[in-house]
Amino acid sequence: MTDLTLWRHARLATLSGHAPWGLIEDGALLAKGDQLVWVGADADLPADLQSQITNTNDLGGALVTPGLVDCHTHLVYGGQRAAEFEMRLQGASYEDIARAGGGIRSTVTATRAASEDTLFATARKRALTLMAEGVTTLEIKSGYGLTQRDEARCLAVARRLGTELPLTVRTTYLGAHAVPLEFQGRPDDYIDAVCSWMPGLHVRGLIDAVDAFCETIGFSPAQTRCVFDAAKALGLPVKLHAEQLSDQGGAALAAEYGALSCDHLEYLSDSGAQAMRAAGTVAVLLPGAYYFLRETRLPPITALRDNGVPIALASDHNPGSSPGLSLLLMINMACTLFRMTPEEAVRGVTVNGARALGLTDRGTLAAGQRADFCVWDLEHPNELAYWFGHNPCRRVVAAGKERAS
Ligand code: DI6
Ligand code: FE
Repeated sequence: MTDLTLWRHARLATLSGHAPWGLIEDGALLAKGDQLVWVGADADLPADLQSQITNTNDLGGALVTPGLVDCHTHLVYGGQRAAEFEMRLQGASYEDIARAGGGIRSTVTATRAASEDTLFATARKRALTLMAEGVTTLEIKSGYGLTQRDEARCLAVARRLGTELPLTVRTTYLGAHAVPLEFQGRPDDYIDAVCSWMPGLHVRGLIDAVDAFCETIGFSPAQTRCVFDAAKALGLPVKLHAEQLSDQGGAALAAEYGALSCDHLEYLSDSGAQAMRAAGTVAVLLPGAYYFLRETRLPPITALRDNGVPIALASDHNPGSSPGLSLLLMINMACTLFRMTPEEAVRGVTVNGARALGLTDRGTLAAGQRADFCVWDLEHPNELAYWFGHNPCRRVVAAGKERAS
């Protein structure tokens, strides 16, 4: 018989229902295997369920939230780019460095040179850092291999993280991240190659979604469309790095393909936001990249709110534009820099983060959801947005199992 585990005397921020934070005082969670089977006020726990409980944990009034979802990362890569950061501090722009062959391309060189074991070991350390703050679901993009073999290696490393760690990993194929040196001046040929590798990667079970970098220093809307057509032919959902440095109309294009999410969006137009709303596309905001590139153009939070576009937040961890490994810091920055409310920000790393990955089985605390949750050394969920630079996460349960701490 599957164990029935009770977690009781908790302040539950369920993020479910219409009450602020979906707050339940003196709440309890009942988990059977990897699922929540009952969530409510401790006093309301039905007697028939009570009699079947095999384990009980008293949380002493601690705050419990759903497990955190980091829905946009580039976690698998070789090397680092601290020297480039110094160049930017001296006045070079991210675009200048990219055009001069640095940027993404320099990480591509280091990634190709690294062994699969090294890529795994470095990515594993990064994943463990995110997990220590309560991340239970992690999206990882390829995009630093840019050959069929190297994209496959990076996606395989990401998959392996998901099997070896108590964590759900979702993989995204981002072959259309930059034009590699061997295709210099032939971006259309490179896009053909990216599309031709896709079926083989898909057959190996390496792709959950397909992404592209639609930007003046990335790929044009027409090239993005080719990638999306290839994804659609395989039945794969799409996402897009859109409107990060300029308005390319990427969000509207992605919405046409029913994209799961459009990410970055500092230059999103009102019509882009409307198209996203109509398609049910999630806006993934990335305050780490905004901060680290010292951008000044804010994503249009008001337009997203007014249009009812769900907003997610992610770390965008990557060695060029967002080398941080703290999703909690992203919550804080979304409030301080983007003026999101604490509740919006926390929804952004739970229910809306899950939605940006097409996952409806997580992100809230409710019966039927996966038993992914975090116990915090905090009294109120608004503190998740308030403290920064330390980690109040005390216990994490992923798929019904408490992680060793
Ligand atoms: N946008 C980003 O912020 C990352 N990729 C992208 O398309 C940055 C990647 C890098 O600079 O290495
Ligand atoms: Fe990114």
